[in-house]
Amino acid sequence: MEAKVTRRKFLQISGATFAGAAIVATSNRVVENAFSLSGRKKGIVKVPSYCSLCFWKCGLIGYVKDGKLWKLEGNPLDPLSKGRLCPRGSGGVGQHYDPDRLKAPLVRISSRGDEKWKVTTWDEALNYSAKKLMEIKDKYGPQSIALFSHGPGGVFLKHTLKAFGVKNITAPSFAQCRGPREVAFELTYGEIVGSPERTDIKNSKCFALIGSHLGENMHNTQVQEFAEAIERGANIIVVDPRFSIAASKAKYYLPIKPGTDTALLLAWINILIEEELYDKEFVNNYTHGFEQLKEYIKPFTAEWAFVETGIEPDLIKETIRELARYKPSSFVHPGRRVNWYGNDVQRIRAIAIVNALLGNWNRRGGFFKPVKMDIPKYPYPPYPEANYEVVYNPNSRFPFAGEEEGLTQGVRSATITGEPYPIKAWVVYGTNLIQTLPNPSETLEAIKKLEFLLVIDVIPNEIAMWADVVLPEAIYLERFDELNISPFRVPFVGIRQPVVPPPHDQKDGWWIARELAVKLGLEQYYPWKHIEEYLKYRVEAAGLSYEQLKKDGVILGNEQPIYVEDGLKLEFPYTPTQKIELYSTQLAEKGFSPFPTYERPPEPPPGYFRLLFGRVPVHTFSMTQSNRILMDMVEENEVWVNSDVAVSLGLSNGEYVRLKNQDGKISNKVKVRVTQRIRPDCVYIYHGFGHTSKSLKRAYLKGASDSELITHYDLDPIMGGTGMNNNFVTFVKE
Ligand SMILES: Nc1nc2c(c(=O)[nH]1)N[C@H]1C(S)=C(S)[C@@H](COP(=O)(O)OP(=O)(O)OC[C@H]3O[C@@H](n4cnc5c(=O)[nH]c(N)nc54)[C@H](O)[C@@H]3O)O[C@H]1N2
Ligand SMILES: Nc1nc2c(c(=O)[nH]1)N[C@H]1C(S)=C(S)[C@@H](COP(=O)(O)OP(=O)(O)OC[C@H]3O[C@@H](n4cnc5c(=O)[nH]c(N)nc54)[C@H](O)[C@@H]3O)O[C@H]1N2
Ligand code: SF4
Ligand SMILES: [Mo]
Repeated sequence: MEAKVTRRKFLQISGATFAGAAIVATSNRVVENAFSLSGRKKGIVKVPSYCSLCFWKCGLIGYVKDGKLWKLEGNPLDPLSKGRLCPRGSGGVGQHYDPDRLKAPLVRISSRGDEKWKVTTWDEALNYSAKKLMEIKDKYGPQSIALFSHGPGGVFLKHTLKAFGVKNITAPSFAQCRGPREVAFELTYGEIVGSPERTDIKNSKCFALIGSHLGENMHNTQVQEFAEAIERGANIIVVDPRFSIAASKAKYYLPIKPGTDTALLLAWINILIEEELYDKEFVNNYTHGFEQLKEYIKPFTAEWAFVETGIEPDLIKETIRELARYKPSSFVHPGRRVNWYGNDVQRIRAIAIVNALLGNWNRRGGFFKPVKMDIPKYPYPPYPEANYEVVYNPNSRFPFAGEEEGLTQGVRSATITGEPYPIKAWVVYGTNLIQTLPNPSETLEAIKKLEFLLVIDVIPNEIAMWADVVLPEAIYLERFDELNISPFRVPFVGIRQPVVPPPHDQKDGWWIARELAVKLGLEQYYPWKHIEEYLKYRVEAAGLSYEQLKKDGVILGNEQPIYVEDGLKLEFPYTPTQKIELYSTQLAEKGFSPFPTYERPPEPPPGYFRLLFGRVPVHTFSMTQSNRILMDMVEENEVWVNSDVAVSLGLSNGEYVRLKNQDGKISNKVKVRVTQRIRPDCVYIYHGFGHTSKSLKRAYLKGASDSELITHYDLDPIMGGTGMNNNFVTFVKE
């Protein structure tokens, strides 16, 4: 095993020092590319806002020096950043100075994918877009238009399109990310886990991470709490086929065979019950179906699970006893990107059940009860009725598909087949569908069927390559946006406001959405003319001062109990039995197993390895590879290969290879990283690399794209998520 990473190096969430270092390292480049921003005074100006380099939404302070963006630090008043940003957050400066940014509206002048556009005015681009959308609506109805939107910036565009009669609105956060988790917890507890996660890492004495590679997955507060937990000696159990950074901090590391976690979890449930280690009082008072579970779980012994998982029975027993020893201040983390194998709701249901047996719901050190600031909505007129079935889930094929975020790939299939009805236009905001959805060739097939593709982005990413019209949004540091009212430990509200103006002809998302609405004849849906009227209305309707919010960046509400220990009442009003459903009455009713089921994952063909993927600390998905500051830190991904495998295949460290998957798909070239830190039956790469958009001059063809190799995906029958971990690759020497 490689040497332990020091806490300092591991954490790298240190605000000032780190931001300084990052910027010094690239100072020449930054100065070279600096745009002269007019209208700012000499000297240093500090502007609070919130980060958008991932969806954690940390409060930040932007420093402007002599009119130019200088550095970013965490806002100490903000409960999410607690005064510190993660490396991506600090490196956000590079988004502003990125020379490859989209600079003006573009209209396509040759065939899709050619990357040839004409620069145009906003008026012309929006008139053209409105005309196309109206034509398509007239010809095929509002149901033929779909909106893909990810992130808080999309709120206003959603509003415009809902007013236009559009109901097919989806985000990858459900079917490619955390859908199975939210569905499994809602079925079990009647409440979702939510974002930021309600796991009380801060106060936990013992917790298990299944996959969730905290420290590489850099969600700020979670990583800060994780570092605190390590420092105070919490007992950490990490279950991962790869010796992750989190694993290097753990008391127990379980190098599980990929795809067999449910077997481990069933064995854990078995032991909790057989050895009577569960919280009896809690189970008696608050759960439904314990006696049936007790019967159901009998065959799933540690010895049975050993055969599936490769984890020694003693280690299986010892780790669950450890979790039970510290109950209720212990938990199994429900994960976040959990669309793994296509039976993911069942796996997360098993996680939910282990937690229920530990009696940790709303308990200190288990799951806290998140609280939220009560900010009234803006009183918009009601949307027109949209009397049609959503396109992505015909006949409710997936009974528990998300209603808010829908099924992205369902819209894609409907676009390809024309069933249950044709989709003719896509509006895409803040999601690079080519890298985000599995099997990009299907995405391209769907795009080819469209009459109109409108993309709103900040860089010329792959999805923009295929657009008819590209609208350049001002980046998060240059615009106003929706308020941040995330549920967390304390109620709070955060504001996003411009730290610096956009350097070219980019516009705020709210402005784009509003102008489009005006051109679509929907001005009555925008009683406000400038977003500040909207923001002020909402903040003041909550009895808060808008001026104070602008000045401080965040306003905290009154503390409320978030634990039973502090007087919170335990209630489960949202499940049919009003108890925690160990036995899921809702799954049973829809013909699914009411208890978690284990399915053995498919084996790789001979000579192939399972393709696993995850996060690199300094990048976010496919959105930061154009950021020079972050690219100076990690410029390409590597493929992790087990040392013994490398010897037997004659692969050496640093050598470039291509990966070929089970369907013959060959990747861009990627560097081999020979390591003992991964099982021999799988390989691992960071997601987000291997860009094919030539306009991304720095990122073009750097590293390999996992998405391209994910030509196979398994749909979760319960909620329709795309399990993406059943792909296998072999090596093609360069
Ligand atoms: N730096 C950075 N941080 C991020 C993001 C980012 O883009 N960049 N994105 C954020 C978002 S939206 C999300 S959803 C999260 C995702 O972060 P996580 O939820 O932590 O992601 P996963 O894909 O579940 O975890 C990847 C880990 O699971 C392991 N793994 C793969 N297969 C298996 C298996 O079968 N069993 C087990 N036990 N482990 C397995 C991999 O080896 C890897 O260590 O990260 C968030 N944080
Ligand atoms: N193969 C594979 N697929 C995955 C994952 C994986 O690990 N591997 N992870 C999954 C997960 S967990 C998630 S959450 C999703 C994430 O999926 P996405 O949210 O689609 O992530 P990105 O690929 O980064 O695409 C984001 C796009 O938004 C643009 N953007 C950034 N900031 C702004 C802005 O301020 N305004 C506008 N208009 N656009 C902006 C970026 O330039 C980029 O083109 O991907 C999922 N898909
Ligand atoms: S976790 Fe990092 S990238 Fe995400 S919002 Fe916070 S500082 Fe920004
Ligand atoms: Mo995600």
